Amino acid sequence: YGLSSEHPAPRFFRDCTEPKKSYDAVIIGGGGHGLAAAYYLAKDYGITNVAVLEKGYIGGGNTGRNTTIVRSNYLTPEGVNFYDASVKLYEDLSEELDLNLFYSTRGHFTLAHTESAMRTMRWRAEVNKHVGVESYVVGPEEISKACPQLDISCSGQAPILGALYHAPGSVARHDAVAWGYAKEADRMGVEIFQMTEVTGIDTKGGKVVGVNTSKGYISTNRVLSAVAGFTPRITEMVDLKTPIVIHPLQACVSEPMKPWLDTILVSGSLHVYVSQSSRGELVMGSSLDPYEFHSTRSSLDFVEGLTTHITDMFPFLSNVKVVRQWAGMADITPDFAPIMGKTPLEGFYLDAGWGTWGFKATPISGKTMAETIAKDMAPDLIKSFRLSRFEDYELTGEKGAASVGH
Ligand code: FAD
Ligand code: PYC
Repeated sequence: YGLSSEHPAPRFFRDCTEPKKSYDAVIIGGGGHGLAAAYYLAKDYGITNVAVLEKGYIGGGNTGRNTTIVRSNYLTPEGVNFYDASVKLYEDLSEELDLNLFYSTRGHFTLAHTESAMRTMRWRAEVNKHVGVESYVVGPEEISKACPQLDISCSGQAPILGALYHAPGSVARHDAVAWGYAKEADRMGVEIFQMTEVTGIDTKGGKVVGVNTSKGYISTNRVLSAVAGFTPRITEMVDLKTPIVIHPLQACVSEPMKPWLDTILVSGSLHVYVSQSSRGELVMGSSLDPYEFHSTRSSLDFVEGLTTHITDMFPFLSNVKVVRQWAGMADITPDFAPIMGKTPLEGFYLDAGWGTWGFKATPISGKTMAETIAKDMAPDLIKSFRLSRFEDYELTGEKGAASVGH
């Protein structure tokens, strides 16, 4: 299959080209979140007259650009509960979607190089344990045992004092997550349109009535925006103010090596993190770029800084080559928690503010946004992520746990 025009490769989902005139719901964005919401709308609520509109190709946004870390070792009880529900869905997802997502549980170490970082690790460990999530503080000996290749002194630059160890920390194949949700949503009747851009949202009397697209007008009274780094472009269509700002987040991979790194390591102080993929590449990234920028351009500055710090941790990697680097557009909120749920515009639902932390949330965000759309009411699990928290001064402060230092 796939070798000739008589035997084209089997498709994951139908090749939908012309949208119908009307749908029960329209989802903007064919990333993991939009596709997962479509899947759970169909599976949990039988709502299948749904169109997913993707301006490029599915998974081509941050879903296909992230470094695939899945974990629930957050700082607030609301965050830990939410991400823990996602980890649980991920654990059975390959079977549920009938597709190998290469979900691989490795254990996740957040390294602490200072006493103040150790304090945050203890804090997170206590909150995690309280909510029933397996995280605890470990010393340098336990870190060395799990990763003997790591130079605990970090070449004398920033000796490691300890770490937060999180047993469920995992990696997965990111594009397969998008394909799996697309495949199963399509099978239940959802229509997925690639190369189809939403250019406007039509409203009447404070309600959504349709969307303008590069393939014509579609009537609908329910629209979900799940566009991550493009969120400001969509919210400005309906005059909705959010505190989201867009910063680049960059990553890279090394040439493949035989497996040697079993765990996932994150260093907030050195601003780097690393895991080894099932293909043998080291998957590496650093903190957000410090400027607002709506672009997926990657930079030499990033890869120079990153490789300097990675070789502080692993001096033996100095001759290993970086083979690809890229950037995504991270939609950052002031409290480093997402924005999910209803908005003041009736029928317009928002799934955004996923910044550097949204891949791990793909299953639970899809499930809870599907519930919000189906019932026109957000479930309790996402109430602390509502947009109105910024007016009520009830932030959900996750900065200390969002990913690497910011
Ligand atoms: P996306 O995958 O970006 O999908 C949005 C889609 O909307 C895009 O495909 C886009 O083309 C489409 N779109 C935009 N505008 C329109 C329009 N007008 N009409 C139609 N379609 C439109 N998170 C983790 O949990 N763990 C990690 O290890 C991790 N690492 C990361 C590393 C990097 C380098 C980056 C950039 C991010 C990382 N993240 C991580 C964050 C994570 O990638 C995102 O939060 C998550 O993928 C967001 O998924 P999404 O489906 O909401 O958005
Ligand atoms: O959320 O764990 C995370 C993460 C790591 C790198 C980017 N995000």
